[in-house]
Amino acid sequence: MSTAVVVGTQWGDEGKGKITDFLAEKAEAVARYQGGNNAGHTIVFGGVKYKLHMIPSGIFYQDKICVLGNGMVIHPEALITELDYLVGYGVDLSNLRISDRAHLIMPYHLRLDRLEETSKGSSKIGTTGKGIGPAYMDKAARVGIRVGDLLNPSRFAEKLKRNLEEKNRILERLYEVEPFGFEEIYDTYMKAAERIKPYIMDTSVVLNDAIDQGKRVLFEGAQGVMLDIDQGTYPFVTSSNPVAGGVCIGSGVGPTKINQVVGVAKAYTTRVGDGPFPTELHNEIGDQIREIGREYGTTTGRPRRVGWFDSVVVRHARRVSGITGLSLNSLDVLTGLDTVKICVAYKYKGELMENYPADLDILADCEPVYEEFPGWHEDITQVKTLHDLPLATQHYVERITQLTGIPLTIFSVGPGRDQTIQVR
Ligand code: 2SA
Ligand code: MG
Repeated sequence: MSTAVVVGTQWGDEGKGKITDFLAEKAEAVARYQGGNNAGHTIVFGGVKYKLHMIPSGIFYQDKICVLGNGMVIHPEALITELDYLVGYGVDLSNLRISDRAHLIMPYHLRLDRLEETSKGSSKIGTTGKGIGPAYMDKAARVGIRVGDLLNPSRFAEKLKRNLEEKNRILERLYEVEPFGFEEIYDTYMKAAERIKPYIMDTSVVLNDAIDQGKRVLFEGAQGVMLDIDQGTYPFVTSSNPVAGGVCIGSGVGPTKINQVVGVAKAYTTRVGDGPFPTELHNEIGDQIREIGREYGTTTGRPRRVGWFDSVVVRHARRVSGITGLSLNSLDVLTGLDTVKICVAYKYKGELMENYPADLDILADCEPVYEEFPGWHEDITQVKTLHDLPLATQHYVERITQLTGIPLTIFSVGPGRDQTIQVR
C-alpha cells in the first residue's frame, strides 16, 4: 500500500475509525477529507475507549502525520475540546496539520442548522445539529470563512461582518430569533486562532510531499456512501462527499495517486437520522442487534435504526467508490440469532432491481428480496482466523463477498484492536 482510502459503504458508523486505526499502523500519514464534527469514531485499545470527532485516529501513534484536509468544515472550539481531550491522555499533537483552505463552522451555522430542521417539520433530515449543512452552503455560495482567515484578523473581521449582516437578517426576518453580535464571535475565534495557529498550513503540499517520498498515506472517510451528497439518498444525506472521489477534492491529492479503496461495512446495516432504509427491522431482532451492538450515535447519542445487510447498498458503494477490498465488521453482534438474512436485490413492480435507485419514490415501493441463512451461537469474539469462525458464519461472510463482488480483506469480531483480523 502506498495510498489507501477507507470509506463507509452504508450510512456511516461502519467502524471506519477502528479500521483506519488498524491500517494506520503501517501508514506514515492519515488524513480526513470531508465532514466535520458530525462524525464520531470510537476506538478501543489498552482497555480504554476513546471517542474522536475530527482528528484522525492515527493521532494515537506518536509518529504519524495527521491531516484535517481542505474538504472539511471545522468548528474551532470543538476542535480545541478534542485537542484538550487528547492532551489529557498524554497524546503528542505535534504531528497535527490543519488545512488553511478548510472552512470554519460559525455559531450562526449551528443555529441555522437547527432552525432549518425545525422548519422542515416531518420532512426533516435528522442532522447532527453541528452546522455542517449551512457551513457547506456558505462555501458553495462563496461567502465562507476559511481556517486561513484566522491568521489574518482584519480579513476575518471583515468577512465576519459581511456574513453577520446577511445571517442576522435571515435570523430576524425569517425565524424571528435574536441576531448574533460581532464582538463575542470575533473574540472567541481569535482566541481559538492562537491555539490552533501552529497546525495551520497547506496540507495538499504536506500530503503530496509524503506520497512523492514513498510514504504510505491513509485517507479516512467520515459518514458513508449513502450519506454522500451526490451518491446517497438525497436529500437525506450530509453536505459533503464521503465517496473515495472526495479524497481528491477534499485533500488536494490527484486521482492518479490513489491505489486502494477499502470499503467498510457492518455485518448488518444501521442508519441514524431520517430517510429511506429498505432493510430496516422494526421488531425485537432489530432491538437485540441495537443493544448488543451498542448502536447509539457517538456524536449525538441517538439510537441508530437497525436492519439486515443490504447488498444492493454495498454494490452501489463498490461501484461509486471503486472499492478494492471489504472490511466486514461487527460479525459478533449477530451471534445468537437463529437465522440471519441478506438482501440480495429489490423487487419493484414485480421486477428485480439490482441497483440502488436515485428516485426515493421508487425506493419507497421497493421490497427487499432476502436470502435466509442459519445463524450461529458460538462465541466468536476470540477468533483469530477466518477458518476459526463457525461454518455458518463463514457461509454468511462468503455470500456477502459474492453478492457485493468485493474480496474480503479484513473482518472484525469485537471493538478491540486485537479483534480486527486481516485476511489478506
Ligand atoms: P449532518 O449533521 O448535516 O451531517 O446530517 C445529515 C445526515 O447525515 C447523517 N450523519 C451521520 N450518520 C451516521 N453517523 C454520523 N456521525 C455520528 C456518529 C452520528 C451521531 O458517528 O455516530 O452521533 O449521531 C453522521 N453524521 C451525519 C445524519 O444522521 C443525517 O442523516
Ligand atoms: Mg460514527
